[in-house]
Formats: sequence, structure tokens, C-alpha cells
Amino acid sequence: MSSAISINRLGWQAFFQQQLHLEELEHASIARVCGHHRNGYLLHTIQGTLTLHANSALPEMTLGDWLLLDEQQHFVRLLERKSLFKRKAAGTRVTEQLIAANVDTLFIVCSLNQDFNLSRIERYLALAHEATVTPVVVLTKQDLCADVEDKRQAVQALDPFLQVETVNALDKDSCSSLLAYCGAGQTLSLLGSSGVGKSTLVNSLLGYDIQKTATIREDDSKGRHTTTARTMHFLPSGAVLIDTPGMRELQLTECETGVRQTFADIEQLAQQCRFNDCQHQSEPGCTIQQAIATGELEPRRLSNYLKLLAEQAHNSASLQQRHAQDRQFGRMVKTVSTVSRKLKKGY
Ligand SMILES: Nc1nc2c(ncn2[C@@H]2O[C@H](COP(=O)(O)OP(=O)(O)O)[C@@H](O)[C@H]2O)c(=O)[nH]1
Ligand SMILES: [Mg+2]
Ligand SMILES: [Zn+2]
Repeated sequence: MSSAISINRLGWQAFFQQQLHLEELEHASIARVCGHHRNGYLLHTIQGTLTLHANSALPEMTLGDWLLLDEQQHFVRLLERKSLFKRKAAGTRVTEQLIAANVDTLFIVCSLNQDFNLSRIERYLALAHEATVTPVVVLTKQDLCADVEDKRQAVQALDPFLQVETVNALDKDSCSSLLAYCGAGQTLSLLGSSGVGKSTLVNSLLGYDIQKTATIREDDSKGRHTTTARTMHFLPSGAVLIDTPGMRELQLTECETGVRQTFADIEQLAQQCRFNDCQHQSEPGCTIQQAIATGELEPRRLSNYLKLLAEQAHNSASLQQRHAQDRQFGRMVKTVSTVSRKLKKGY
């Protein structure tokens, strides 16, 4: 073990402290998952890092999880999570793959150049809401954009309470507005398409005092030092940044709550439609179509809402169900083509 670190520096918060029983306060030690490999979990404790070897009694844990160890450093229990990103994994046995836990703020990174896309931001917002993580939209490459303010307002219009920041990720001073979310004890993560500036942003956030973010090392079973800090960074501002490739593979699966929350304006309009089962297409008394007619609601937003709801429902269906759907669809196509052949032949 090496690199002693304070519990605050690891991102400990009252929410977790409150879960401890009196006896645990005295005897248990607190650890945070900072890595996961075949042999087990890599943990940070205030004394340094250690490996918790895999065994069947351990619950499934992920980056950012908090757990208690006894005096022999055996697993005691996993603490209740504040938030959780997970994805559905294909295959028969594992159905869910946990990606990151206990993230407070998600930086939704989107560039202000050609890649700027409101529907994509809405998709990421749905993922953040589903995980119960506070989203902050970070618009990068402001130095390459001529209409920064228009684009910023277009994002703000998605949700009046949404935090929206614009930066030049290459310029540390320009990123200082993000420090408001990077205080001591906060845990952050990033999500965004490739090339938008996520790595640049991480470097800028780390770069304020990069010498102090010493690499944390761990002795593996062969006595070698291996770097374990790749996915968990300790920012000079006091926050913990979880940067994992898993975030890039997040899909909209079982994300209905997240989608509905992201489109709360549409959900509210829908409650006033004349019919309970209104599809918001051409039914009379549809408040949503009225809002589109008056310009209050963008047609793009409605179609993205319907698309994301459908997508998450499709992805949530089990593989078996999906195969059944595909077979049904195949039969339908066959029927349609038979009918049209018959029509052509003049039956
Ligand atoms: N001009 C400008 N270039 C940027 C900005 N952010 C990132 N870049 C550049 O965009 C490219 C992709 O950035 P990178 O951080 O690797 O994106 P990632 O794939 O999201 O990690 C790199 O060449 C960066 O230097 C920015 O705010 N302004
Ligand atoms: Mg990158
Ligand atoms: Zn309607």
C-alpha cells in the first residue's frame, strides 16, 4: 500500500456517512472501487490502494462504489448508491453491466462546430436523468464557432433549469467556469461523442496542478507496480473524475423514466390531450400538435421524444422477445410481398 489520501479526497459524503452503524464507525474501514479486473476489485482507502480478490460472495460492484472492510480487510458490505450508470449486456448470463456509481455531476460534452446536435444532447440528458446524476452541458470549441450564444440558448431552451457552459477546452482559463462543479467531495464523469474534446477537457481540469495528481500505484501479486489511476482522477480542485470507456457504450435501455424526465414539457402537454391514449399525430384535441402549430414546441423535439421512447423500449425487450418480434416482422414482410406479387399478377 502507498499514497495515503484523505477520505474527502476520495469523494466521501454525508450520504454515505449516514449509512454507517455505530460499530462500523469504530471498526470498519471505508474503501472506494477505483478499478475492476479479472482477479478482483482495486480499492482506494485512506491508507492507499489494495486489491479485493474476486469471490462469489461479493456483490457486483463498479467504479465509484463505496464499501466497508473489516479489520482483516475482508469485504463487509456495499453502501447504498447515490446514482448508477449501467448498460444491458448481450449474452445469456450477465444481463446488466455496471459502469459507474455515485457520480454527482455528468458533463455532457458537445462541440459547437458541425457536430452540434440538440437531439444527441437530449439522448445524453435521458441517460443522466435515468442514473439520477445532475447533468451539465459543456459546449466545447467555442473558439471555432461564430454563433456561440445562439447555440447556447438553443440548449438552454431544452430545459430552463439546465446548466449550460461554453468553453475552449484547450484553454485552461476558459474551463474555469467548470470548477464550480468540481469542488471537494464531488464525483464527476464525462459523456460525449468521439472528437468533441473530452480528453482535452480532462487534461485542462487536471492541468491546474498536474504535478500533485501523483499516479497511484498498486502492488500486484507478482510484486510489480501497476498504475491504477487511469479511470479515476483526483482533480486539483478536490473532485474525483471517473473517466471510463464504459461510458461511451451507454445505451438507452430501460430508460423510460429518464426520457420522460428529459421531456417533462411534452409529458405535461400530453396530460391535457383529449384522449388518454393520444399518439400525438393527428388526433383532435391534441395539445402537443397545438403546441407545434403555435411554435411553442419544436417538431424536432417531439420526434426525438417519440424516437427515444421507442428505442429504449426496443432495447429493453429481452433478446428472446426481440427475436420473436423480428420473426413476426419477417412473416409480415413475406405476407406483404406475396400479396403484392399476387396483385401484380392480377389475381
Ligand atoms: N479549437 C479547439 N479544439 C479543441 C477543443 N476541444 C478539443 N479540441 C481538439 O479536438 C480534437 C479532439 O479532442 P479530444 O479531446 O481528443 O476529443 P475526445 O475524443 O472527446 O476525447 C483534438 O485535436 C483537440 O485538440 C476546443 O475547445 N477548441
Ligand atoms: Mg478522448
Ligand atoms: Zn396528443
